[in-house]
Amino acid sequence: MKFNKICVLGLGYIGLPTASTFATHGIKVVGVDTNPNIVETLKNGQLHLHEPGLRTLVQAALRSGNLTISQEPESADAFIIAVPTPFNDNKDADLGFVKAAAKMIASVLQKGNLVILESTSPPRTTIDVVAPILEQSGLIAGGDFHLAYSPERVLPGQILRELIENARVIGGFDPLSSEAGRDLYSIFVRGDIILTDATSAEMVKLMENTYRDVNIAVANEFSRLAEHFGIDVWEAINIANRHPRVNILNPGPGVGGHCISVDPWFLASAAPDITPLIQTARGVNDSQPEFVVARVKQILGENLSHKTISVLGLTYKPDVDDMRESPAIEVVRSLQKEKATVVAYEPFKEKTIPQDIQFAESLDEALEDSDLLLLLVAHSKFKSLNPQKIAGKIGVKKVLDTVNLWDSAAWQKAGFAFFKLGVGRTLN
Ligand code: SAJ
Repeated sequence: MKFNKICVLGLGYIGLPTASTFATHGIKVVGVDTNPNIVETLKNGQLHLHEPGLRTLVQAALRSGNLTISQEPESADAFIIAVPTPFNDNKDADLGFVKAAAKMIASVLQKGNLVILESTSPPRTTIDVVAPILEQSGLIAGGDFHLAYSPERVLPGQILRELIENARVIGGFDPLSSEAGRDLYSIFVRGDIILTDATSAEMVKLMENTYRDVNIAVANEFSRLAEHFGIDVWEAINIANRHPRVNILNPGPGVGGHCISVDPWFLASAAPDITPLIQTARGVNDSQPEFVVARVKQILGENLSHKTISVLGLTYKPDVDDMRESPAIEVVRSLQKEKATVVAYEPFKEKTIPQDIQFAESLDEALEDSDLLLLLVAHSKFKSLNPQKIAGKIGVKKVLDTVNLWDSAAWQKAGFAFFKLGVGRTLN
């Protein structure tokens, strides 16, 4: 199948890089977002999100004339749905954006078109939810138009490279749809393109993120056990990982972001009776911020009401600006509930810090009158902090590193009582 023009619905972390990459590979692309502010921002060549290299890519795509931005889709050869799939309070997937996008496409869909769903979705969404909406156009899925599920699998922070290099899974409504999908993505994908059916592709995506969640949960549980038995979990993991078939992930303050902390629920809520492990892993990771707070209390005492804590990092992981489902924010909120005064410093996305969190404009401001320096995110910028310099600026010299970023000896040499998540013995 040949593609001259495509429409990408949803211009977030996935849709925008995808639309821009097709455009810089010579395809006419209409990038569609229903949010007028996003449309305006992008039309002015500005970005509403941070991802390394994305600004340059989007600007090149716009300058080439191949990428246009609109609030509505137009007739095209192919449509890609890359809208968010949040979950409801009861942890069911909220397919509202997916359904709305499919309805918009149905109004301009033509015979011979290809529609791809990229949004992470519960198994059978393509067949049971998207196909019937598209068929309201009067056209038949598989017969009149091609339909496939192709999950995005890129890592925030490395999206532009992974978009091109990662293996791509395409699950067709029928085999011809899979082949049409392969024709589309082979425009820029250099990794393998693997064809399967739509529901298998949906499961593949959910299995990948669930596998990672379960593995992080076991690492987090190891950090609790290490503290219980008085050993250093980081050292133990390093040694265990010398085994040729063991690869334990990193413990930390919890699992955040819009993917790994959400996607396992798409399986668990769709089949609660047969997913005890997945649900337990979610529970372990969701309770890890509380584990950090308990550790803070061990260091500062049970009553935190007259304590000031300097928090470093609020995003869900290092070197990204995204705070969705961030465990660091959970830690801050729990400390606030305990009546501690929390002053946070976050080098990324300073304008969108939640209103109820006191935000320091600089690291120095965050350190003033502090009883504890609490490191929650391993941003590269924090790695190089000099403990000698910090020692002169902070009130009480106590540090809790929850992400194994800092060298305990250097901080101890600067006079700090140094504590690390997952380390059972006090290192000073
Ligand atoms: N985390 C740990 N310990 C680790 C690794 C991660 O606590 O050893 C935490 C991170 O700090 C973060 C969370 O887990 O809070 C998730 O981070 P991540 O880097 O594991 O993953 P995401 O959510 O940024 O991206 C994942 C990726 N999926 C897999 O690696 C299987 C990515 O490839 C997917 O495209 C993305 O989800 C998505 O969009 O689904």
